Amino acid sequence: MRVQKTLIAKLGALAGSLAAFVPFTAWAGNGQPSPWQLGLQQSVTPVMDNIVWFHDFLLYVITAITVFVLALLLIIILRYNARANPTPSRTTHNTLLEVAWTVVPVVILVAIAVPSFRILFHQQAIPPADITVKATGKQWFWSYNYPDHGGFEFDSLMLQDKDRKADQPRLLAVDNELVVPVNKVVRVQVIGADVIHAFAVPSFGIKIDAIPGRLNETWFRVTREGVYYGQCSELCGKDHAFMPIAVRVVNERDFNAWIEQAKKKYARGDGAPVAVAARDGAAAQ
Ligand SMILES: [Cu+2]
Repeated sequence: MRVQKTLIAKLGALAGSLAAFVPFTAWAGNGQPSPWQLGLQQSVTPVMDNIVWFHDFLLYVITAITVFVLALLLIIILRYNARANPTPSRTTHNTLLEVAWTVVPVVILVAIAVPSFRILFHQQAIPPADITVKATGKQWFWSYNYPDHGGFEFDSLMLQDKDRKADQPRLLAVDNELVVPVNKVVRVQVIGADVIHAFAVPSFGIKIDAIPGRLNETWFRVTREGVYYGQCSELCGKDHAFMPIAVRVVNERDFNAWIEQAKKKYARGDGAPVAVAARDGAAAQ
């Protein structure tokens, strides 16, 4: 009886949490992870569109293979057990079968490899860039530099709970977002200042290591305005989990306005003491 009651209570709690997350499904995966999320975050770049397609394609392939193998197992269990089949066949070779179970997997692997390589080249071949930004991973925050616009640079630190507005996600929102224009090819140069970090934004389909002494490059072209979040994706030390990436994608007019304002705000030599204070504050927490 008691077991039943706990079970009912548990089911009730589950139903409650299901109901609770329903309103959130409206922005499920929209630039950030969401409760009870299934699958990948919503795609906003052509590269991520391809990755999502490839992910779904692979899901069909592995489902078909798994169902096929399960069916074979069931046939063997039911039809060839000792009771149903008391005198087993002594066959040891079947050329046709052996050729088939070699060739068919090769065909499947080739069918997977072709789109896989196509996507890899799409990711690796950076198209002519409209704008370049440089992201430097540091223990434990990111610095962004805009070499095309005079090379101003600023630090981007995670917001503490007390500084966060209600609509800003916990552990993802930052004080200074990386701002880029919509529908433009953005080349991202990524480097590490101290240890290896990794620059990753799931909605863009990018993840690339930030290695000290080596400049890595990736790119994205976001097709929808919005704020998209990512995280450092290489274990880099004690605050690895607290150096999120926030990218605000705006239209060209807003971007130009932001650039003008940012040039003044982040003029060289300015802002550094603020960043250090904020970082020490984060470390003290
Ligand atoms: Cu890191």
